[in-house]
Amino acid sequence: MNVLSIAGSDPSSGAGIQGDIKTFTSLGAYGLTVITALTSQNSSKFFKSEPVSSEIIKSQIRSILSDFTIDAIKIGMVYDKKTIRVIHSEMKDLEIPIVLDPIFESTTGGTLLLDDAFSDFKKLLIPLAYVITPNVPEAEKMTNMKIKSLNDAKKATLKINSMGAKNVIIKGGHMQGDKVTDLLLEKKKFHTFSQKKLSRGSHGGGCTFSAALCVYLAKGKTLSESSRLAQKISFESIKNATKVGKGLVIVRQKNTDSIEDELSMAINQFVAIKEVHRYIPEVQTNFVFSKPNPESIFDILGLEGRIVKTGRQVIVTGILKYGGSRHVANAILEMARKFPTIRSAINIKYEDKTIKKAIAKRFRVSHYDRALESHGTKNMEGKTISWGIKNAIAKFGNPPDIIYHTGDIGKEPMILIFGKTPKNVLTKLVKMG
Ligand code: PXL
Repeated sequence: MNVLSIAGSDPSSGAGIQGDIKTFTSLGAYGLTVITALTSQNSSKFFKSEPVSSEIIKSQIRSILSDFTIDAIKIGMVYDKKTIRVIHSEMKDLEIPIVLDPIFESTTGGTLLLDDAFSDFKKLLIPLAYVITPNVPEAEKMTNMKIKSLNDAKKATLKINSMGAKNVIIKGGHMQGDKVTDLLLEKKKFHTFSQKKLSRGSHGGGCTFSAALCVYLAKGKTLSESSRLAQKISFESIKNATKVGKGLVIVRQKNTDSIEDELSMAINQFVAIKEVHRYIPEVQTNFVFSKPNPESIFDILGLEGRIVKTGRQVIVTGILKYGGSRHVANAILEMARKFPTIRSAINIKYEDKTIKKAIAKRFRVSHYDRALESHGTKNMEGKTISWGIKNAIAKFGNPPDIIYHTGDIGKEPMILIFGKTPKNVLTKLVKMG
């Protein structure tokens, strides 16, 4: 999954472009960047800033959009009128969700949006936002209101919504109290998300929030789920902040779900295999990766949709979800009972020659015969696979690499490739040719 940050450079790497890349990477997304301005600052002091010319901003945007599929965009520091105008003209017809993080001033007091650019910011950028993420001072500046309570914040979200942003989140970090309550206005409804307030001042928390929000939206999560998760990620990054320089501590993002990272990377690599459509069966393909020692399919990550073939084209539909796969996940569940190191599998189209090649390459190959299954378990969702895998591994002292069946009435034959990791599964698939 690819996400794009359009923002300023922060050489202290806590916020801006550098901070966003760290957040994107920690959440398993590939981060692309368009730099709008350069700043010079460290953890104690803001020195200077300078805009990048609108020609090169336009060219950066076009170079990225003409090549990569972008799943969501974050806009941060935009500095001046020219920058705002070029971003507006390049983005106004896109159908990619835009997270607009209004950046007016740095934590150390530097100006990140010039005063004379503010009206263009409101007129041109706010209407592009799928969601806008001000903190309280930023929301106050946009609405000319004082925000002292949740009720004030609700009024402000409605006002910002009427300025053109589809959805609004006011981050509650600057409000009184021992909790941070973020307020989301989505389709005229309010949601709140609360978290313990951390007392320490840090650099980069706001950027972490909007960048994480951008990734979760790109992953296909709902806005309220994305808001809740983004709050959690920015809270953890602040809690985990470290004193890198002499001044403020700088947020530190932890790598999150490596299971998701590894599986999504392997899925990307799988669909990039030349002529990959020949592997996709009529029932389509799923690829799964389990937590260690799974107890149910809800411990196993898989595609809620499938890897789908339309002619020669192969696309990935749906999002990765624990419990997203039933069939391939049930195969892993049964396999892991006997061979717990085996945590990943893919199903591919059955062909005699694939099995012959696997045997020639000295893979451990086993199979089961669906026709031999008793009527007790037949037709019970997921049970046939468990039954088949159990039979297929009964005589094996080491885990098979491949288990196949040759079908039954109305049932397509299938090959399952197993491995310790998604990468391991892919290596076996590629060796089988
Ligand atoms: O945190 C907001 C922010 C965004 N972008 C850049 C920054 C800062 C804060 O310092 O420098 C480039």
